[in-house]
Amino acid sequence: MNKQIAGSGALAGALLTPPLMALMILGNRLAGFPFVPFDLFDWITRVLPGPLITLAIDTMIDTMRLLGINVAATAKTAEQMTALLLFVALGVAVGTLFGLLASRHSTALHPTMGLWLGALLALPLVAISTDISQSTRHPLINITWLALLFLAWGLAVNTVVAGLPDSEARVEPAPEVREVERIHRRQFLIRLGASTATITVLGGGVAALLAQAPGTQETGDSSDERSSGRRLPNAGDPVNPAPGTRPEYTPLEDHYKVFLRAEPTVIDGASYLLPITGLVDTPLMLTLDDLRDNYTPRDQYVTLSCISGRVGTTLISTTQWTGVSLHEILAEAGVRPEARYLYITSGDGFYETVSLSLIDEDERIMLCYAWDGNPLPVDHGFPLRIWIPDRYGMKQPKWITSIEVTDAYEEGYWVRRNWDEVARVLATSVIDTVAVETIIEDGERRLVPIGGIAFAGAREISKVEVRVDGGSWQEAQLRAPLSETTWAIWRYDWPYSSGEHTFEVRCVDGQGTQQIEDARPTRPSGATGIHSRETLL
Ligand SMILES: Nc1nc2c(c(=O)[nH]1)N[C@H]1C(S)=C(S)[C@@H](COP(=O)(O)O)O[C@H]1N2
Ligand SMILES: [Mo]
Repeated sequence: MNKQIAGSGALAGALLTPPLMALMILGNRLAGFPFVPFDLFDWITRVLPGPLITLAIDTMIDTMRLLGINVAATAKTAEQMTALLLFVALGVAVGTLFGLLASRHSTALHPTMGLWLGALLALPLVAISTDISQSTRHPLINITWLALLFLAWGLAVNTVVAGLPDSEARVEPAPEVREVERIHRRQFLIRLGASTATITVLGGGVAALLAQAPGTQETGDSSDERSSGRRLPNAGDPVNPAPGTRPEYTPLEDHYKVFLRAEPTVIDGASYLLPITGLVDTPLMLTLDDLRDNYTPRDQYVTLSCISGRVGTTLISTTQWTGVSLHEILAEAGVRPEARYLYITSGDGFYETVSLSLIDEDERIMLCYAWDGNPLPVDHGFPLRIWIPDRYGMKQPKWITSIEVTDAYEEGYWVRRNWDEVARVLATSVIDTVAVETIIEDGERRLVPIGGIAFAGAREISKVEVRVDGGSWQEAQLRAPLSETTWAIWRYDWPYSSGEHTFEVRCVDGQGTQQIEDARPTRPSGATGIHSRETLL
């Protein structure tokens, strides 16, 4: 029947697209060829309108929270899975269309039909990939490789569609013949399924192994060498975090990650050159060694947070940043009087504008090349990112590729997509723990340590208060922060009483401003509201 042919197109797509992806990922890991599913996904997120993207991200994060999934650790994986599923869906859709067409023309399917199919699918996808891919190979080599894969895919789809016998154009065969055909069909499918599964598993497996193997390039990843026993500046502070409070200094591998693309951008450190051009007397071209050796290094403990985090988000982390003050670099370049902004571009297509008046006010603003005493990890912007105190991450490009001094204002990547132009960090406080299992006996009283963090960008925290079951606000103890630009750990030892309780927390920043208690969504300026926790004791 015709339906059978159409269905066999869908089946062919479903069976043959995973091995196509497996070969692509293998080519990507082995030879640096583009991985089209991620390129396609990145391209879609770039061309779709901002609000739609934000809605999609919100929906994804909401779903993950509903399912109790750690967003910071899993969001990128979820995105990558989506990219893969999307690609398979595309393969099935195209296969189905092909099957439908084939069923109209029920003549035998000539192999050239398959080549056409492959070519038609390859055309837009290879164009998108060539446009967006981070592959450093020559485009012609990439195009050839991908074209071969897609043509092979088309041929295979054609073979499957043609190879699944259809009974329509024939005279009704004898029952034994039909039985034989059914067996053929089944054997054909089993063999096909087995070979596509083999290619998928082998290709994917080898690629996964390669991904684990340590790289040889200077890319900044050397997590095993990272300092773990670092002595923190507030080590002697008498206020100890309540048991279960998050680490005050985030282990580097746990630092939250946010980036546009399905994969982080890889930039070669050895050949890296940072151009600082535009309205300057002396344009600069800086290597990574220049930045490290020719300027004064500055260390700063920094808490970075993402504007799309909800109240109580995991998209906030603390580590030590090292870099060079922009004051020093801009003084060397000689900024012309008419200049107003820096326009910064990144290796992944991200861009942002920083006003020179903000930089003038704050010499802490720096181009940063190290985290936790080591080169920036690839995921976190190797070789260079900017740090701007008191701003959400969205204003702070990673993987910086150029800086132009200009008098023209240009909205940044997320600002163009309707997020806050200033994106100043809003004060927030979070309950990490109600440590029932470590009750303190204090004479007659039994105390339950409650604790967490409070953060107000570069404005410090002057007070944290806790309220239980809607009672009066009680002041918590504050541990000295690692620096004036990190979160502060707070602790409140609560006189225990059994039952079900609601705990709430709020803070005041160093300028005396109360945290906003009204619940507001993340967009456009960052979430506000009181973090609370319910616990049965
Ligand atoms: N080039 C580039 N820089 C970027 C981004 C990006 O996608 N590309 N994301 C920004 C956002 S939204 C945040 S929250 C921080 C996250 O930095 P991290 O991944 O190192 O934690 O990087 C910022 N800088
Ligand atoms: Mo962000």
